[in-house]
Amino acid sequence: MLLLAGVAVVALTGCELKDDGDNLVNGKALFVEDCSQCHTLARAGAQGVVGPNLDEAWQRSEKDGLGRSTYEGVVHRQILQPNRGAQNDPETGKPLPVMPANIVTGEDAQDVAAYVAFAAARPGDDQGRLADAGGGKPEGTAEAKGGTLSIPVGVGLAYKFADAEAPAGQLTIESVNDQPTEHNIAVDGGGVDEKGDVVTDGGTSSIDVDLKPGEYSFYCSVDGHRAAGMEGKLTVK
Ligand code: HEC
Ligand SMILES: [Cu+2]
Repeated sequence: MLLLAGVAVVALTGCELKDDGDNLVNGKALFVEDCSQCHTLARAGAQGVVGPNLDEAWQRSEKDGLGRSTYEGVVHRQILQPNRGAQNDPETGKPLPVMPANIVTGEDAQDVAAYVAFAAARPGDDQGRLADAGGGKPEGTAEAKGGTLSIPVGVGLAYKFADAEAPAGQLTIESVNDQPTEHNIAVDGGGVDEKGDVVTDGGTSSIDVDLKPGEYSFYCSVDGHRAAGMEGKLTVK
């Protein structure tokens, strides 16, 4: 418990983090990469909706009298042994999504659990090196070159670019997805509504469109991803 408190204080002041004990920077980076597509955790910029919102999950535990260090153990156990028995949605009868076991293991699993326990429903933003961990925020504008507009998938539920620009006319829009999580590229606006194939593990989703000047949206049409932030503005001139 002392160790966790110590690391948290160090992280808050932005000084060098030690590699022995819980490494929050590593934990956050792994959370963004491996957990954010399914869970919401505000400090990690995670907005996934497949599993429970972890800020709220912690608040419920806190009401039940749990401390953050106990919660760290709960999260760690959940990573190693999720509720495997698939349950059915009482309304639709369809199986609810399950969390795969051992997405991260060993010290990585400890680091992720430590970060979740540190960050859940904690007011304010991460500071110092912790603020930069995980990256993930889309930045800048993708520009079409030679009739192709490339908007790769980034980290978590995000493309690498926030916006895109292309000249009017025939355009191929491509999105390489290096994640094991399913994504695609889709465009709508101005009467256009096109969706590329859903791909994983280095696959490329692609669509061919003929666009008039105007404003469009590019987005991922996989359930919940657009709402979670996989969306940007495409300006055609
Ligand atoms: C494919 C989607 C998916 C991924 C990826 C995923 N989870 Fe989950 N998670 C779920 C679902 C669904 C549940 C609820 C059912 C269950 O407990 O298995 C859940 C439950 C949890 C809970 C329990 C929340 C509560 O209600 O108390 C925690 C904590 C958690 N996940 C943490 C993580 C962490 C940390 C990672 C990354 C290592 C992760 N999850 C990755 C889907 C996911
Ligand atoms: Cu997606």
